[in-house]
Amino acid sequence: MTAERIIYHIDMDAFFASIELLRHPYLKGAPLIIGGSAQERGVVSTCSYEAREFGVHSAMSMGEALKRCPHAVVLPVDHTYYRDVSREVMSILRNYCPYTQVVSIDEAYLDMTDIAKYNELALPIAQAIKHSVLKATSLTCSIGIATNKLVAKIVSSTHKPNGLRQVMQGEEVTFLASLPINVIPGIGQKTQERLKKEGYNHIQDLQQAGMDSLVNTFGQHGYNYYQRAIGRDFRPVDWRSHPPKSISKETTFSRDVDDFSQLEETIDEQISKAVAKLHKHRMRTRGVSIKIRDSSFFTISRSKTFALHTNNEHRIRHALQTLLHESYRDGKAIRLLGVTLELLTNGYWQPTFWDD
Ligand code: DCP
Ligand code: MG
Repeated sequence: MTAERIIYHIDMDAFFASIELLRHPYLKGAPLIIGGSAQERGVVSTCSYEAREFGVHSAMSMGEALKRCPHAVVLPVDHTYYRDVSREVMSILRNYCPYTQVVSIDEAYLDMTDIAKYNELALPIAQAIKHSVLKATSLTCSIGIATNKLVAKIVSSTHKPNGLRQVMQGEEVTFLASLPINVIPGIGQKTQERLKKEGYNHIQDLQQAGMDSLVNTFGQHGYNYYQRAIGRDFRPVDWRSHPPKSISKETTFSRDVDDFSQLEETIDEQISKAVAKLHKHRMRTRGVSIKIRDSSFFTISRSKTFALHTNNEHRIRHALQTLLHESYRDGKAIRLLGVTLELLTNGYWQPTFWDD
């Protein structure tokens, strides 16, 4: 039996929207949506809790969002600004706990087992973290504490906004029982629908069915559903930083593009950014690919593999531009264009005389 762990899941509340409210305080209380404009096929990045009352949510098309909440205020996404705030939040978390795994722009897991040491300390330390984040950024977050990542995440997401709760070892099954199945992370819309069709609406329905019955109905997935339903999760908090496996840059055009020179300009910019990232990580690539999606959503990918790894911008640019030339048919209206550098290696330090 493994020792009991103390895991925190910290997630900022309505992150992009809350940041915008700091510089537009007069919008407080109004339904606020952050995302791309409806005229330019934008989607909702996030929205304030007031807008959520109208059924608006992340990833919804802006057109649909404004149908549901016509009086909402819409602001564009300012990634650079949000990223700066995110860095500030994550550095506060790292001050409390070096075993911090950042999993998205606004959420992180902390393995506090060796730091909180006793369960009695877990809540006061979490209060202190919330206080430090609020003091530094004027933003609230929600913290879930449990013996593993899965339960900690479900706790934080069900105690939003500005929530804090600890679920002790042994309490997991009872805590999860009454919750709807859609709070389980990693169960997509389609799976949820299928589970509901089979009569599984709440987590307790999965718990009561038992593993054998779920495996009979859903095969290998049934095993995963059951493990999640009883709140079992052995994944460690992976706090070390990992080099990227691939580097991608994509652009969805606000209006379809059939002008080849505009495609060339776009890919040029993408290549510069991708190569800058490759250099920043001190890596080399052995494969490059492009992705082109046309106005009818038909998508093609073309790739080229180099004989040797390279970080030479000229070589990478030439390969990707050639792929674009070979793949584009005159007059085609393009919706999305993207480049990827893959088959990466850390061998930045290797001699570069292979590159011209
Ligand atoms: N985000 C996005 N597109 C999505 C989902 C999220 O651009 N489909 C961005 C905007 C969010 C941020 O990531 O502000 C964090 O995502 P969360 O899922 O944590 O959502 P919020 O922080 O906005 O709200 P919550 O209070 O539910 O965490
Ligand atoms: Mg959040």
